[in-house]
Amino acid sequence: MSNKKNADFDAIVIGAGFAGIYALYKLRNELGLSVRVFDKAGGVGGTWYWNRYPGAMSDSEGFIYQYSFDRDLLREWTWEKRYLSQKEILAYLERVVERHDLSEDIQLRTSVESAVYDETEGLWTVATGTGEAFTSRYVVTALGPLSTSHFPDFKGRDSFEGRIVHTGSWPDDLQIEGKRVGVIGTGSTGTQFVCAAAKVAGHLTVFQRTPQYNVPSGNAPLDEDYFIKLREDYDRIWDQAKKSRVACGFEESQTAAMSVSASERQRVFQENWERGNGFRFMFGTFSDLIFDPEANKEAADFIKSKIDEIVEDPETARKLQPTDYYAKRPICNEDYYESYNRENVSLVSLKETPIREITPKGLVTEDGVEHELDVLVFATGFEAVEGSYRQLDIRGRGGVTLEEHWGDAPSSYLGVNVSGFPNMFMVYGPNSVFSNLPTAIETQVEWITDLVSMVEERELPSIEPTLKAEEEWTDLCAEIAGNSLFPKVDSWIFGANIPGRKKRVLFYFAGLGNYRQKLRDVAEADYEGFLLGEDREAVS
Ligand code: FAD
Ligand code: NA7
Repeated sequence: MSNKKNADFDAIVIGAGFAGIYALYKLRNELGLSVRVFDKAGGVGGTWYWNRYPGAMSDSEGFIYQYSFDRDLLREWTWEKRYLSQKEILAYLERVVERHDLSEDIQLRTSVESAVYDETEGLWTVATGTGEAFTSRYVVTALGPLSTSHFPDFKGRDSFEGRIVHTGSWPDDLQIEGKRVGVIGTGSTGTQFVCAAAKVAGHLTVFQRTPQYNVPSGNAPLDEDYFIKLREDYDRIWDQAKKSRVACGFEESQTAAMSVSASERQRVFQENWERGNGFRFMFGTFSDLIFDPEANKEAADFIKSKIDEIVEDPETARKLQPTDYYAKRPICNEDYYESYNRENVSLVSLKETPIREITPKGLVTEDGVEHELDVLVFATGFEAVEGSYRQLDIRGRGGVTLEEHWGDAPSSYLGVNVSGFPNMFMVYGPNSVFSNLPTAIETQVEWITDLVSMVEERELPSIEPTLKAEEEWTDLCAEIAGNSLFPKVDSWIFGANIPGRKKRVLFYFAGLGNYRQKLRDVAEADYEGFLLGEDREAVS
């Protein structure tokens, strides 16, 4: 039986971003549980609390980069442009917290160090860096898929006399106006930073290792009429997004690229280039860019031709040309390639001249050139999905740590549960659906709420998946990924950005619609794959 009386809280939630905020709302406001949320940050917002670098914004469109549940807020909330700035998203999440009186149950500036399960009591003990410890029956880890920075330790890094910073913890007092700025990394974050910094820095030096495919975002101001139409359309928008693959708010193409003529392909690419948005270009042009190498090459060649067209200096254009498949998380920006036509922007290809060391004055590349800098920005990404879990001491049945259970590659059942870790629920854990995140997060938090509600109603001691279900889900995710071109390219979506780490599958690539159907199927089959109070040894 569940141990209601002896616990400090019914549920402890770790993290106060999109996921933790909604988990608190659902578990407290809807199920009536007592809940405490911990976050090490000084405010709510998660990603949008930490990532304050110039140019930080969503590259999912604003209308879909929100919760769908708060219909009243959808009717009131407005924003300036097609994409949301970091400030707007942070203000939005703060507003959600305020509207639903959530802050009283959120304890900020409190890192969680460990979560240990006591099998006899059926309780979790969560210990914090402030020296406190609390018990709960349920633990929801809303740690964030991109919340542990990857900060490569180049030789001499600590000797730099200017400001050195990772984009994921940008300090409020750091201004770059008029300064000599260097940025390492040209992923989604690095390219956003380049677009913003190019306009204000005295000089911007971009240190690029692997060039990526950028398409325009089509960012533009929105008017009142836009919001009037949008509000009338929200029911359709959410319905469509939740049935779609990437939940980005557009109709995904059902047409194979090579099934149409060459001129039609160009027309479709050009039309979508003009409309803007990275996910739209990858999934809205043709149905098979990520499956068919030939189709992928057509899209890649189109973008490459645009680079040559836009970038005036042929040598810079050459260095910007990607050589891999177009198969990383897609990137879009307002004027990335145009930024290189400015006199104050220069590009260093680290493939040609790698970083030798960081010096007190700047950064020296293998050709012996010292790039003198006032500010050095690491836009070097994150230890995605599993990073924040591996920093926590999580112990399930028999004192087994999550680290031990996972070994060198993480696993889960449905991205949420792990065998041997009863009543622990991950929001956006390993092998969650690859899509626009707020919509995926809502799906999982609602699923977790259903599971907890079912455990409460049936008065079960706990819930956890079988090892078999976890293995089968993990294998299925690997199989789906293997049918696409995604794993053929190294990037954070396979953990391949962390040196020495073997490539692993971190996402379910079959789309949100299919994922939601799978959850419905599991529930209808009386929570197939879960142990509902049965003897674990007998079933596994
Ligand atoms: P987070 O927002 O990361 O929140 C996790 C919280 O957990 C953090 O506040 C962290 O401090 C806290 N935490 C972690 N470990 C501990 C611990 N041990 N103790 C206490 N607290 C802890 N996604 C999209 O779909 N579209 C986009 O356009 C998009 N743009 C992005 C741009 C950037 C720059 C970044 C970094 C990410 C972007 N993402 C985007 C992904 C983004 O992370 C998610 O959309 C979403 O914000 C994740 O919310 P979350 O609550 O799951 O995690
Ligand atoms: P990414 O996409 O992982 O990009 C990191 C960038 O940093 C990428 O260009 C890397 O080059 C580069 N990098 C990483 N390590 C090094 C070293 N050691 N030397 C040189 N260059 C390096 O992270 P982002 O933050 O841009 O984006 C992650 C997600 O966050 C994104 O999809 C959004 O959802 C927000 P590489 O390609 O590895 O050669």
